Amino acid sequence: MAKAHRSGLLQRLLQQDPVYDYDLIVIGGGSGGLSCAQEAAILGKKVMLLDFVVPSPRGTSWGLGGTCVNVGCIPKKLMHQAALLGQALTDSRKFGWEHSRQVKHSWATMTEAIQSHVGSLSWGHRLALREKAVTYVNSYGEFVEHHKVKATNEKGQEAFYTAAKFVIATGERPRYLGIQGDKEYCITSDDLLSLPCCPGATLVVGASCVALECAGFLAGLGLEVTVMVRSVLLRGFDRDMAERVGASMQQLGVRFLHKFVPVQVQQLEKGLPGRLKVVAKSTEGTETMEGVYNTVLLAVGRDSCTKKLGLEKIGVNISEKTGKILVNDEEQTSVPYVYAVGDVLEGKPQLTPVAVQAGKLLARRLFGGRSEKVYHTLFWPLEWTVACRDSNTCYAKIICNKLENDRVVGFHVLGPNAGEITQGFATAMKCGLTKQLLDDTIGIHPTCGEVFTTLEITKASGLDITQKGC
Ligand code: NA7
Repeated sequence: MAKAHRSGLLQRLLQQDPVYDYDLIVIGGGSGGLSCAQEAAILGKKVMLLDFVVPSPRGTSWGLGGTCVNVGCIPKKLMHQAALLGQALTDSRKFGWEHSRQVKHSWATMTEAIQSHVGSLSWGHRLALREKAVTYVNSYGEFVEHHKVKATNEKGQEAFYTAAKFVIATGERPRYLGIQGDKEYCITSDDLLSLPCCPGATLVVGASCVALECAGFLAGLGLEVTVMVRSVLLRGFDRDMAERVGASMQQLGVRFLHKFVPVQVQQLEKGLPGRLKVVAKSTEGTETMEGVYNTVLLAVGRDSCTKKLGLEKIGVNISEKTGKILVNDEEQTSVPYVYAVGDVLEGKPQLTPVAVQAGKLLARRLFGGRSEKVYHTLFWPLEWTVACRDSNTCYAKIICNKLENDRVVGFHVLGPNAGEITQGFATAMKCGLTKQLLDDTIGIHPTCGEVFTTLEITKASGLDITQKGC
């Protein structure tokens, strides 16, 4: 309380209806941010989305849409497709295709085509925001005080905006090694997927999914690829599968250097792609090794983009270890009006499908009213009628999640055989029981359980549920 008073938050919370520029400002225009901003706008809120891509150390930048669209899933899969087509060409001879002309691959043609597709997706996101009347500003957002952000554009011009609520969806960016020559000469997945020239002989540093995906398609495109593995391939994945992935990549021609880490990268020759010398040391002893490559691709993990958001100014807590934002089950941060979605979150599932869904659900929770719908009724069991027992004691109630097609998420019954009734419906709930399925179920008459197949009155309606008795 004292902290909230000192920071001015308490005063703002106590203010009657403070006037803000927006109902919601979303910082970050990737999968999570876009879906949240659009859903909030659909729900009638005044929404602004701030998105700004800080260029990579190699100067690569891109448009709206975040990692997935611009430097992740989409271009990655298209490059993989390019590699598969090459494989299909080779296979085709076995299927009777005769082609005598020498087959070669043009990196420039591939990246141009892929970038053109990526550009159209990014543009599509811009149009979607416009259609839904979300104000999109291509500026870097940073909290300066409670409920207020500074937005800085490419030219360094600043503007200030206020909002009642904020959602942080700034994602992650590739990590560097912190060794001599890494930022100067190495690239990351941020650069690779739009690289203007063929990377040539490539050293991939790292052995997790990003590293192996890139190594796989580069080898498939016919390049000489070496992967430097610090410990094991695909740490955290099923060991048997990880080893099989490694063996099949070796068959593709990928070379693995196990238990080595780079310590220095030097430029031997400038150019596109140029030549680099990499000095590496063993993780198990004092042995060192050197290698010469045209390109060094770092895929050694990703860091959340939370450092320059001014979070400390308003008191949003982040994990000291990972820098990721700490939220509760409602995706609310330590500052009640600030929420976060996507890869920037600590301890939550990652990647686009999760972020898209989480963004949408968050907006609905914030602006769509309650998500549960309660149906209920009092009922009079047949066996109580002759005995003239009270007709308004027994009670049936279900709670449905409106956001999930009215899935039944709560089941309550007060009356005879409650345990027996609940046991059966519990299994149905495990199978995804919805209100519609209950309505479609033929009741077994006369039982107590049948009352759940005829529930019509919602608690919110306030309609009378009393039963006529003796
Ligand atoms: P991950 O999954 O964090 O993996 C990082 C990889 O890089 C892993 O193989 C690490 O080896 C290796 N690594 C980490 N630091 C070093 C250093 N200093 N030297 C050499 N190798 C190192 O990162 P990704 O980029 O593959 O994926 C990040 C997320 O993007 C992923 O979760 C998806 O959501 C998409 P280790 O096993 O630690 O020895």
